[in-house]
Amino acid sequence: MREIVIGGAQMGPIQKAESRTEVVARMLALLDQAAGAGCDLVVYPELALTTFFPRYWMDDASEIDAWFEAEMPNDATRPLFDRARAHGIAITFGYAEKTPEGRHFNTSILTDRAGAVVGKYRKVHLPGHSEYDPDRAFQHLEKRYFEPGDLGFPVWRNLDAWMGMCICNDRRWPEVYREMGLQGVELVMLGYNTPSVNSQNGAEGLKERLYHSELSMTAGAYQNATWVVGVAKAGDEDGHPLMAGSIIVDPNGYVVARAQTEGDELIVHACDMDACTFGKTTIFDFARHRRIEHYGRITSQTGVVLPE
Ligand code: CDT
Repeated sequence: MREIVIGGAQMGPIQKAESRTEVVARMLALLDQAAGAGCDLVVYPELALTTFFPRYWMDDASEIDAWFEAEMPNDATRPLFDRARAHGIAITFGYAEKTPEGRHFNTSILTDRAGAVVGKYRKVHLPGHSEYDPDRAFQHLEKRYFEPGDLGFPVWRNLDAWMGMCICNDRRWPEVYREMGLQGVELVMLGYNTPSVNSQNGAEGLKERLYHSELSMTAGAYQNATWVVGVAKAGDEDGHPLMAGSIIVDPNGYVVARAQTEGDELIVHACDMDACTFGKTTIFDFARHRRIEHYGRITSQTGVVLPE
């Protein structure tokens, strides 16, 4: 048995005026709670340090850059790394990354129990649009503020398990889980900021959004025989509601822990990484059953092409 006690640290809303320091204080409180619950690893949401700023139209480069972190850790987040190290807890969280070359990514990092960064992931599937869209109920400008990630979907050995990350919209794409599944992933960690209503279809509300989120993560877990931990930033951010629904999913696709609120809330489950073995060696033994000679379109074609 390779048990990792995992905490999903759902975060309630972060208002536009809230500082990194105030947010990190909330993350520290969740981390202390996780330590009390015996957690080995804590998963925080996407863009955990600020409000979900891609909902705001901005044109000024310095206004945009104010939402980004030029280094990690930095003064605001160092207390988080220090406390995680003191507890011996590995952490992962999302933030807006500005590289020394001035590139912008929607990023998450993973540490080991000593607080050292062991992995970095940059969001590949950026939803939304890059120009102001008057037809939407609200904006979703990730394509404006971020470049698509350039690191692929690596997995890392951490806490005696194979771990990978993706971010929010990535969770809806089966290719993401399979890329990591083909590297033997046993734990996929992800954070999200998902508006409670579809900005282009008011009829798609909270119930449907929660369903699609869970459907995507449970399918990804089952079809790759991996644990999946999905953690929300939720609640009302300056009048913009985000859905909650943080879950821990086992390698059979069952939800084993689920958040009950839209606020700061820790969900915990003792996850046995060896529980992945059965699926990986039977129905989803890729080496025996995959037929790559029929999968060419997956990597050679982006959109739909109807037969002639
Ligand atoms: N943050 C993020 O990726 N949110 C998207 C919203 C999609 S609607 C533009 C998501 O897939 O949850």
